[in-house]
Amino acid sequence: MAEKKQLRIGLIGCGFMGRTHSNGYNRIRNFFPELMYQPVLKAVCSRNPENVRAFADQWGYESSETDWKSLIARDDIDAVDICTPNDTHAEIAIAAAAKGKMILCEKPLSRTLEEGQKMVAAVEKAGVQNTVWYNYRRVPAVTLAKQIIESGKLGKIFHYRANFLQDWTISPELPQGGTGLWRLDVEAAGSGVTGDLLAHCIDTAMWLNGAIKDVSAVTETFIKERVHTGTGKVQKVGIDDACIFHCHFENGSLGLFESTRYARGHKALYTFEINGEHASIRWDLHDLNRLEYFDHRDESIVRGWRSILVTDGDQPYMKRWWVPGLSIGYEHSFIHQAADFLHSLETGEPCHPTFKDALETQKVCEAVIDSANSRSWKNTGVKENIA
Ligand code: SOE
Repeated sequence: MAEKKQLRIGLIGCGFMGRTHSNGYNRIRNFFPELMYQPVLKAVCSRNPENVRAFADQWGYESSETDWKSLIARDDIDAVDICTPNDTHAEIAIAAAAKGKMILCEKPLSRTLEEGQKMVAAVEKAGVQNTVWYNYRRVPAVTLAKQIIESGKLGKIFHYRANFLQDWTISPELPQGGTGLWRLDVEAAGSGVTGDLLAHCIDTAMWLNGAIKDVSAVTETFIKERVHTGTGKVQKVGIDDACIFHCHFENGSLGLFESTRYARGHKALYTFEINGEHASIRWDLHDLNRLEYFDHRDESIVRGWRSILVTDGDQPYMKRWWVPGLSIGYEHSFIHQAADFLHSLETGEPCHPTFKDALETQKVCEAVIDSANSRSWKNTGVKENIA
């Protein structure tokens, strides 16, 4: 058996995403044992010394740091995983690339297109492997949707529709800024639901259906002022609480996207539906193992929506897991991305979405916000289909 190689990981950020990524690395040895590169959790970094030590113990990191600059300076780290708020992505990624580290960055790539462009330039100049954690692509049912579209079964595509609905920011008592709530602070996040939730929908959409050419958007900030955790003062809220946009795809289809954190009753309702000339597919994160498929070419006596439970070994990623009929969950999308990243080191191929792919999503996000602010259609500038 070929000798195993180590990918020594340095993770920055101990929040929710730090946990999903750490869990991803920890499962590789058990479920992807054949990979030549196996992750070693070398160090984790966060500002609070007690929290970071507790996190290191819980998830199996060999050591901890409280300053990300010390982490990226270490010779025993091969790859830096950025799980910190969006306002730190660019600075950390650019510095890590300059030190020759591979980079795995949590989505969205950056707060702005300009920051994202600098990040792409930095990884390209350094020639380091990079990826952005748009994890939903690697839910097996979503990967299967990609295979079905590529097989041509849908025929010409007319419509792409996606929603990402949540309800956790309805209370005006919720402050902006600080742990967990930095998503409400425009300085830290860059935007609201557009960068946080629609970015997922846009990444999946352009992966499945090609480039988004232009957009027309409306946004709303329902709660205009909140106490800022940092200053203790009531401050203007700068994020979009809700965003709806429609668009043209390069392939001639129309897109309709909605996201909000004010849809009472919906916790993480990410859904998409694609309607083609012959067939349609739809998917729902709350029932993530299923893909629904309708084919007009079926005999009329059996024609109807099929509910495909994506758990068979010949369906994407599923041979890794249990036996047909037994489901997997949200966390597996991160395990799959970690595995694909490690595999990419073996093949020398990029692990998509790369920073460059994620920049295309950033272009759409920026055009969406510009369109809403100017109440006009905006070209996205997306030229290429993303891989
Ligand atoms: C926000 O609530 C959030 O955690 C996003 O930041 C994630 O990217 C999304 O997958 C789930 O919702």
